[in-house]
Amino acid sequence: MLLTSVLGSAALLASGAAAHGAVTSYIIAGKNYPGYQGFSPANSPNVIQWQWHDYNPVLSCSDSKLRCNGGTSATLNATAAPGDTITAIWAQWTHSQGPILVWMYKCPGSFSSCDGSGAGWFKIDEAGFHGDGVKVFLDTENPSGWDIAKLVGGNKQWSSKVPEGLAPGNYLVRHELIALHQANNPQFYPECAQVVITGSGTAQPDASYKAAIPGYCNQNDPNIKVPINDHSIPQTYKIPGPPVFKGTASKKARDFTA
Ligand SMILES: *[C@@H]1O[C@H](CO)[C@@H](O)[C@H](O)[C@H]1NC(C)=O
Ligand SMILES: [Cu+2]
Repeated sequence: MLLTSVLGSAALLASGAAAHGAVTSYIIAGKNYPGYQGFSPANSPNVIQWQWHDYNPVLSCSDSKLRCNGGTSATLNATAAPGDTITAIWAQWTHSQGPILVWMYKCPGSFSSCDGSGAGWFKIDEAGFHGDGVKVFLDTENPSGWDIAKLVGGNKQWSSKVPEGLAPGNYLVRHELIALHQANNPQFYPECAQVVITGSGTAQPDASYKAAIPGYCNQNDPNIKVPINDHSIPQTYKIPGPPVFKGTASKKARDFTA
């Protein structure tokens, strides 16, 4: 029985290994935190990450799974201070076109009652396409104008900074990869984790930085429904969502370690 289920999940992992991906662990303020490894953990291991069910993408901007890949809560939390680094690690990732978005959400109270609802999500980091007039959207890892291509191979890590001066509290952090390699069929890969922000900061994003998830995008937005193989359209890309919240810093803080 045990052997069967072990073999069964190994087979599922092997089939999932063909494509797709999810955040499977974190390094937050220098400390390692395991996450889910998929598929559909039968029990609920004590981790900081909201439980996600499989490596498959969310296919619609309006799917409720867009928020945290179907997860709803976790038993543990990480601790970080403003300016600390949050690194997400994907066990596997294969798609080389699309943006990376990192969001946070301040829970009104405890994590156990925090569902990420309402227009409370703000971006702390993002990466898109660096057009130089030569690179086209469909160029893959070498060369590629997409930072997401750096997650293919290598150590599959993306590091972001907690905004300087961010007010303390219980926050969700949400990593989102939007894979655009299939023309006009975006794939969303979001996962969430629980982080207690410490310190005595007072910076809070105002409404112009915040959005609801789902809600920040529409399926027909030109940066969501992208004819990625059409080289005749301008090869420039506007990352979806509100502007990145910088806290008290004068410029965006980001730190790429892949
Ligand atoms: C964070 O986790 C610690 C122990 O893991 C727990 O004592 C604490 O209450 C948690 N904090 C919140 C806000 O849930
Ligand atoms: Cu995939």
